[in-house]
Amino acid sequence: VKTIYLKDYQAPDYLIDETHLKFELFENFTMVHAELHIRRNPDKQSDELPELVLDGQELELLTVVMDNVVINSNSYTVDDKSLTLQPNKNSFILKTTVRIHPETNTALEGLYKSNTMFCTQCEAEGFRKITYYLDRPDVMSKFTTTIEADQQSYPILLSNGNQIASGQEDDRHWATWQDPFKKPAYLFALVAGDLWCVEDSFTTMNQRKVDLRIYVEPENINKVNHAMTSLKNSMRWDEEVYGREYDLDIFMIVAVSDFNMGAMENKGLNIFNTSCVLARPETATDMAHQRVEGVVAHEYFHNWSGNRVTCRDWFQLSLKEGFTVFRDSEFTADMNSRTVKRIEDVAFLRTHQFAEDAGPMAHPIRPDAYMEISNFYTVTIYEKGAEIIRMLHTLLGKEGFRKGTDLYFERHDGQAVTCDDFVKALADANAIDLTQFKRWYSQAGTPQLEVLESYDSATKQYHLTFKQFCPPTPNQEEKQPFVIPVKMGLLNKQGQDLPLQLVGEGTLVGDVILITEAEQTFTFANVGEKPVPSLLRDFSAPVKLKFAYSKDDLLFLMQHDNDGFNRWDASQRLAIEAIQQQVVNYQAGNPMVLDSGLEKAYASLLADSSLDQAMVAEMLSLPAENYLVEISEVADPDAIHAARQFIRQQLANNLKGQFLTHYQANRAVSQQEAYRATADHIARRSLQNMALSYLMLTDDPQVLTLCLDQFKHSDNMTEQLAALTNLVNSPYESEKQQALVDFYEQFANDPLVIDQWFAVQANSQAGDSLARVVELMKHEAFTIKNPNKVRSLIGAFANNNLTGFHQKTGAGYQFLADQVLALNTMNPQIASRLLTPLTRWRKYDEERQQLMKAELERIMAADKLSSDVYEVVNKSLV
Ligand code: B3K
Ligand code: ZN
Repeated sequence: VKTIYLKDYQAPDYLIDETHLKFELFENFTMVHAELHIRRNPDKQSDELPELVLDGQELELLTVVMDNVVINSNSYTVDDKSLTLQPNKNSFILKTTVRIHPETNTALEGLYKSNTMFCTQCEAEGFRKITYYLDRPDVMSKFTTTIEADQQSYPILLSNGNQIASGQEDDRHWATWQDPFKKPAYLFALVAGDLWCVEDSFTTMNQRKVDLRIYVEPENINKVNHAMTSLKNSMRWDEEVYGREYDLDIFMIVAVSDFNMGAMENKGLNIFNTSCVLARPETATDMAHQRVEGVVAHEYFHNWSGNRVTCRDWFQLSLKEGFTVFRDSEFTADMNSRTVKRIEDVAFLRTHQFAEDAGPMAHPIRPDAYMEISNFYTVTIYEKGAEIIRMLHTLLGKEGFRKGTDLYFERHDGQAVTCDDFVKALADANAIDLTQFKRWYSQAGTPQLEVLESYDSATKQYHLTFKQFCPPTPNQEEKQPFVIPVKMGLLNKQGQDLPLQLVGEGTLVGDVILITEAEQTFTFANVGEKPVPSLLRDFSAPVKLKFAYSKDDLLFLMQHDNDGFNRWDASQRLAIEAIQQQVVNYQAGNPMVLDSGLEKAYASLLADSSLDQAMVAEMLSLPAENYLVEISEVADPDAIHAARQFIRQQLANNLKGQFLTHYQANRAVSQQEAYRATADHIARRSLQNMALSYLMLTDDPQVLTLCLDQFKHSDNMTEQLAALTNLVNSPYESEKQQALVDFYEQFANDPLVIDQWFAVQANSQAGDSLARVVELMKHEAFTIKNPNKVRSLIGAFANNNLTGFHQKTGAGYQFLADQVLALNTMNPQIASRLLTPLTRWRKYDEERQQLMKAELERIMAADKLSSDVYEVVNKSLV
């Protein structure tokens, strides 16, 4: 397997101005006829005509014709990755015909079948499995696509752009689509199937009417309203916030059951995993509704950030992904609760991205090298990438940022560009120097920011000293200091923000100070009393902040900080401290105790009716086990689970009355009001379910009755699934078994709900969870060929069932390695994703390390490893 380096980037020797494709779809094979209008790249002059090397994989080449002359096979070379020809003119038309097999394509990349429909996934390098092509994002072409198929089985034929012709011959019919915008091949899409659609329309800011269509398999037709509303909201928002108008007359979404990730932004024809489109109250949780809204927005926003302006090469992936994640998170914040969205995003980043940044796969948001690009669709490229854009937004301010993005879109419309081009547009529009800031693009690792305070009551000066340090990451021993914007406040005894008056060195803009050096002291004047600092408000930079807060400080910030994010963060710090102390007690064999400060804090949160319900629910959630693993020096899964569980149990016992009051009040409203997926309703249900999960720990038969009632008599999946989850993790064995049976029967025809049913069991805290997962893999509803099933059973177990996966026998590791090997040839992308928990072996004790490493070595020794799996295992073992 070869490593590809950013430093080796070369512009293409040839360009493809027009691409004409014809697909003949049959049950046992598909013919692809391509006509490519090729010319030499004028920017790459040389005396001799270079060879033309087209990418192609798993294609059966039948004919090659250049300018109407048949080329015989002596005049070209074909290997398993390419077709090489020697052109004799600067511009020519190349026609090829290949035969491919979508019907046996289990990798779900290129053209494949999902249930009975044909669909495509081309990003990053799937187009080369459809036809010979210059499959790279800096080759942009105008596509015309004809699809021909059996009329009865495939009444709907779709591709990018507008339909310009169609016809019928005997039992076959055809349609021709043309996309007026030049695009790279990774944005190509084709769909053929027996689909129904919901239609709506959107009138753009320039009064153009756009036809909106969401296509699904017939049984799902009643589950697309939420996605349609989300789409229209996204279109409006992008006009209002970024001035971006949609550019075609039609925008289509197609939902498919078999999909390697969430969705894909193909020009004018987005293809979605059903899990990211379908949602209705009875079958999709609040979380699922929010995911649909977020992913619909994300893919729609790509029309500008990704499609109109695309990436020059795949090292620039975060150019479109980081920016688009930032855009969709701001959209969600505007549509729902801004603070809750920020809390969720930061919790996700800290748990998953910080772990990646500290492990063997750590890479900068613009990597310098990769073996398999599919492995780089990571939380670093996406979520950390979005944090980098957020910092630029903070530095430039709302207006400055908009000036920057306006210039970016205007300057680069129709081009394939780099992260440097993006930053330059922002810098130029604001006449500011972002040179040092750009280190965030090239340096991996999570910086630590240590802060020390000192207060001088005589001079009324308050000093904060910041020290930044970024640990080494693969191939990067030393790091240069980052630009770290720290949004902050200084709170007086009453909990009010004191005015910030900086004296001496340093930059303060509004309430943001800029850390630019390895060590730096800021002095604030006229500080009448020793304040409590609120640092990194709104999580203004993706760093690990260390400050020696006392418990009292944290309690104080929890109650008074005017930054909602930091109020939550204070509650988390308090809970982490309490749990970590019990981890130590557990390991030493000492009795565990509940910190009285934490209990008091929770009690006052529950008692204060003036608080935002959404915030209360967030603040009452203890940090997730995975996050507790991430922040451990050496993670002890059993101790972490036991300590966290102990604290939950104690809180439940001691605050039972308050939990019950909240539960009953909120459940009563749920019973009276029809379900709505709005922020206030979601907050209420999350508080209700949070209270229920504490109450179920009290072993009170009356609570069991409440839980069973919620399970049986809810009109929405959010309540029903929460009840099921509580039953599954309860000691009530017969009720648990009955609930699982009933739930399955109720939803056996709805694969997305059955995914939830698998996940709940995979995450079960019962001691036999691994055996249960193994058994469930034989269940009629399970198939390893469907990525959603793999994620909800195998993935959920390995990623979220801490004690089950990390059992000391190593059986969890062995199980996962077996599944990776089974998937390695079938679906390399999914196989490689599944490996993530094993790559984190350095986090654990010596014994577990050996067991995890042994499984990685067993995978390494297997035959025919895909480049996807090979890269991850190889890097993990270095
Ligand atoms: N751009 C796609 C991801 C493609 C992944 C290819 N392995 C979805 C998205 O980020 O919007
Ligand atoms: Zn994206």
